[in-house]
Order: sequence, then structure tokens, then C-alpha cells
Amino acid sequence: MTKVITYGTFDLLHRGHIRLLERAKELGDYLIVGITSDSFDRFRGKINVNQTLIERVEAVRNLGIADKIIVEEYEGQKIDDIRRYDIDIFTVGSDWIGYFDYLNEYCKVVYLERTDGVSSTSIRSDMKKLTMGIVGDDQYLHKFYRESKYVNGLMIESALTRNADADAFEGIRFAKDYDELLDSVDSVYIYEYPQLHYSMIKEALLRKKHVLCEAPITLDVDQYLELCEIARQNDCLLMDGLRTAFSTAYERLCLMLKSGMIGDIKMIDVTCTSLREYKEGTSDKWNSICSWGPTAMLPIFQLFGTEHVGKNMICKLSEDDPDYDVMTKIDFVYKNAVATVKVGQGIKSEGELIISGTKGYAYVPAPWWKTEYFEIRYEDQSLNKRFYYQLEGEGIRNELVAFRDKVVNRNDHRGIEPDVSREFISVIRDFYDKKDVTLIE
Ligand code: C2G
Repeated sequence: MTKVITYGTFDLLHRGHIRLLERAKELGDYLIVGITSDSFDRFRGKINVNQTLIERVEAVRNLGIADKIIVEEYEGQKIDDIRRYDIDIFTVGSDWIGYFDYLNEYCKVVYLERTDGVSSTSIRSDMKKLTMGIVGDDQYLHKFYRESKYVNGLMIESALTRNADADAFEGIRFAKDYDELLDSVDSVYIYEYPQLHYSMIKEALLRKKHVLCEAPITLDVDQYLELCEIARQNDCLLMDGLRTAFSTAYERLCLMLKSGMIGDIKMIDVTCTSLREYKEGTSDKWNSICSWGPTAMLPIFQLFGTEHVGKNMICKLSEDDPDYDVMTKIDFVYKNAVATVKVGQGIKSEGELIISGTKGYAYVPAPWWKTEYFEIRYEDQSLNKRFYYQLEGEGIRNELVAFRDKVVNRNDHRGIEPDVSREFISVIRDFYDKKDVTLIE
């Protein structure tokens, strides 16, 4: 009996896949199909897969071509499988020609002509396309626009920014004003000064545009709650833009810790700094607590919740501006835990995240907010575990995939819970009101 094996994602199963599977079967008597797991696809950069693993397995199974279906979960698994199942022929489409020659050491490798004119990517792209306008800080918008090109079904069509470098935005038009930008798109990404967010978001929501806004969404809790109500009334999505929340390593870390991997979590220490010249008298109000506060507070509020029983903010302010904190340290006291945040644009420190529990602790090295790697460490160091999750584009792609999917499915769990968004704003508001604040020289 000649045993054949092939692998694929098989997302949105189409005639190209089916022809491949039919010809693979004809190469022998018994066909095994390896279907990639969601995490393996993400690991290898395929972030646009629409269907779950189960849906893809069912679709292939229903063809009745495969004699056995397995799941491909890790790099190098093909060698394991070829030996385990005593495979005679490995086959794959010609778009992979040469890539799997190394398998000739284990079995015969056959590349089958790829079917032209159809692909999962083109099917996805033909599906409803969400158009987006981007507004605000041109430096970051460059990166954001570049990353958006990896996301199927979402198209950035216009930009409104100050001194934009036109080349960096080739392919999209510049709006002459916010009104014109909103007219031409389904959604908007806002990375303006925090003081301007509320009015910009309100205008967009009233015009039934979905909004992705860089945290903090507003500087006042009542304004935030009002915007949430307007979003609900207009059936629009209002989402906190904070790419760390969509980094695979961060997501997996939180799940592991919530599963008790380090016992009860009792302490969290978070540091985020980046030396940034304060421009005297400008309205550049991305002070330290707005620039870094939401990111730094994210793990605290997502692991401990937002019901802290007290907090103390120790701030050093700019001599020129009482609303500009050069650095801020915040101690949050919970009923049974404590957390410390250190943020600053006028100081440099080690941007690490340390989460301490009754059985061990998690260590995320700097820059933890865009990390691909973390360790779970124990008293007995032989038990230490290390984890690595590739992160393409600092998490922006994942953030955009989540935004695109949440526009369609509001129950999609990914992202930042509304009470966490609200608590970011509440703490930042207290900073501006100098409530729970101790000032240092
Ligand atoms: N395919 C094809 N014609 C198309 C599209 C895909 O012949 N128009 C083939 C691919 O070459 C591949 C199989 O169908 O052999 C599955 O394609 P995908 O689902 O796109 O997955 P891919 O990542 O390309 O699969 O590790 C091997 C890879 O997983 C191969």
C-alpha cells in the first residue's frame, strides 16, 4: 500500500484545494491530510484564517478523499509524521516548490501543479471589505498603515495627518479635513492628542462609523460612557487601540496565569518608559500617564480586575506644565494583592513585567509590551518554563484582525474589556484632578 501525506490550512475550502487533494490521493492508495492548527498558522504568519481548525477539518473530512486527518501543530512535525505513519510520498502544491526538498531524505517529494485563479486570500478579499480612515500622529500612522496591508478584508483608504510623508502613504488619499475623511470610509483609526479624542469619536459614531482609538479613549469617564451609549444606539464598534492586548505572547501569558500556573497572583510590577523630549508649550499632551498608563495598567486590570481599594500616584511634573508628568509611579492596593506601575517619558528604566504568585512568578523582559518571550520561574529552577510566540508588527496586525472581526461579531472576546477601558480613564482623570496624587520635585 502506497501511503501519501499532504498538509495545508484549507481555509474556505475551494476548488484549488480539492483538486490538490484528489491528485494527492491518486499518487497512492492511502491519503493522510495534515491540517494546520490555529496557533501554528499564527506562528507562521497566517493571521487572516477565517475558519476555526474544527471547521476546516470538517470541510476536508466531508470531501471523503482523506483516509486520515491529523493536525499540524509545530515546525518540523512533517518529519515526525512521515516516520510515524511510514509515508511513501509527501506532496504539496507547486507554490511550495523546493521548500520541502529536505523531506527527500525520508520519502519521495512530489510537487503538484497549483490551480490558478483561486485562493483563500482572494476569497477573503472579495468578502465584505471594511474601509478605514486614519487620523493623527503621522509617525505611528506610517507603521499602522504598513501593518494594515497584511490584513485581508480591511482597506485603509484615506489619511488625515499633519506633516505626512506622502511616500509613506502611497496608495491612499489625503483628506482635506476630518469631515471629508469620515464621508469616505466605514471606520476610523484615531491616534490624536487625548484631549481631542472625545469630540472626534463622537462625530464618527454619530455618523455610524466604527472607531478604533488609541487608549485612552477619553480623559473623562462620563464622556466615555456617553460614547459607549452612542456606539450602541448607532450599532457601531468603539474599541480601545492598545496593541499589547493583541500580542500572542501577552494573551497566552494571561491565560496561563489565570489557570493558576504560578499559584495565587499577589504582586504585579510593570515599567514602561521612553525618553521623549517635552516640547515646551506645545499641545503635545501625550504625557507619560497617557502615553504609557493604559499599557502599564493593562495586565493589572486584566489579572486583578478594576476593583482596587486604593491607589497612590507619585508624580514628577514638568516645570512648564502641571498636566505633563515627567514620570509617575502608581501603587494599586487590592483586597488581597498589590500592583505597581512606573511610567515615564523623562526617565529611562528597564521596561519589564514581573508577576509574582504563591508558587512562582512570570518574568517578561523589556520591552515587555511587545514581547515574543516570557518565562515562568519557580523556586526549583529545574521547573522553569520558557515560552516564545512570534509577534509580527508589534501586535498591530492582530489588533486590526480583531477590530475587523469585532465589527461583524461584537461577541468576539478579543481585546480590552469595557470596564478596563473605563478604569484607564478613571485613573488618568484622577491624575489631571490631582486626586490620590503626591507630587515630588
Ligand atoms: N493549493 C492549490 N491551488 C490553489 C490553492 C492552494 O493547489 N489555488 C494547494 C496548496 O499548494 C497546498 C494546499 O492546496 O498544497 C493547501 O493550501 P493552503 O490551504 O493555502 O495551505 P498552505 O499553507 O499553502 O499549505 O506546510 C505546508 C503548507 O501548509 C501548505
